[in-house]
Amino acid sequence: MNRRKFIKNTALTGAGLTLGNSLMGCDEKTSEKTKNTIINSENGSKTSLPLVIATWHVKEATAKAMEVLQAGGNVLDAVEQGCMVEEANENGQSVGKGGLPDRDGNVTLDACIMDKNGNCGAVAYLQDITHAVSVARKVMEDTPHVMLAGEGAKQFAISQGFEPEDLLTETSKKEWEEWKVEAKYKPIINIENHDTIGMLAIDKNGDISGACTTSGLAYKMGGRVGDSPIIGSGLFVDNEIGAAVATGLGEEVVKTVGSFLVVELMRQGKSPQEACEEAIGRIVNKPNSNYKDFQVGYIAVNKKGETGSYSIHQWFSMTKFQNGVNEQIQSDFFNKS
Ligand code: SD4
Repeated sequence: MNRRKFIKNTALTGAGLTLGNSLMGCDEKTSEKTKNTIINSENGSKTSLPLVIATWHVKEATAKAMEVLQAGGNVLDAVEQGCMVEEANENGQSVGKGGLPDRDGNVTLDACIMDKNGNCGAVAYLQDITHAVSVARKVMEDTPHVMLAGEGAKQFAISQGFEPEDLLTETSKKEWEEWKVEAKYKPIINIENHDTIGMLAIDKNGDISGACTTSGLAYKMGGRVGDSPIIGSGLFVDNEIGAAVATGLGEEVVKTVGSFLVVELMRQGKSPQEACEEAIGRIVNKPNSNYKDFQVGYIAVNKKGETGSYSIHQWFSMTKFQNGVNEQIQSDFFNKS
């Protein structure tokens, strides 16, 4: 179906918007405003832009991103700065400073970022630099590459002015030392994942960007890289369609190229919620899937500003900031047994 027929886009003031090439392009009057309402002509549902969603309960991060958007900042700045809030938060033990280390005691970060033009940048196995998402953005903007890893990523960050620092806090060090007593590696559903952040935002013009940042799974093997820096797995943005971001056991997300899958399902006409559910279905319906032992969750947004989230197990949540309301929304989930 022609999407222009499918969506009617109007300003809050009642002034009509010119659709032009962009589905949600806005005229001069409305570009001065910070808000925009989209009406889905199929079911009459309304969505208001801008909007920000993020994995887990990260209201300060979504608030920061919304602040950027409401000040007229660009959507890429919004997701970067939103993620930076959690990277700097030492109490979040799955992202940035304070992240739980690998089994050797090294905190290693994975992050990526993607803009409305399909540009992307990523860092994997980055050590000693808190704002991995900002290094990922530098990779995107200032190098001919998409991903830098390990020592090369760190040296690149330092060359760009990032200050190296020890990311292992006393609290995380103590927990790692306690873990070492038994040294059993087992992903714990919803525990080591908490506060890992994937963020998607749409500005008032309907332009989308996304970012993802994590210290990965606690007590992973040295050198392990998860889904979060892998474009298409941890994050995917297609400004024509929508965007998705993943959290949970990265190995399972990579095996199904999860975020790209969610966006492609939306391209085929599924709502963000349906797309997230089908992507989880691809994991749990595999022959011999041991999904009972791990968590994966997706959040997604489409070009109309509709959102969805779904996980394998209970207690995954999404933070959503839209229309002045910044709220944590519990996700529906597969495993109801
Ligand atoms: C990983 N997907 O490294 C990350 C972990 C995560 O919420 O997202 N936790 O596998």
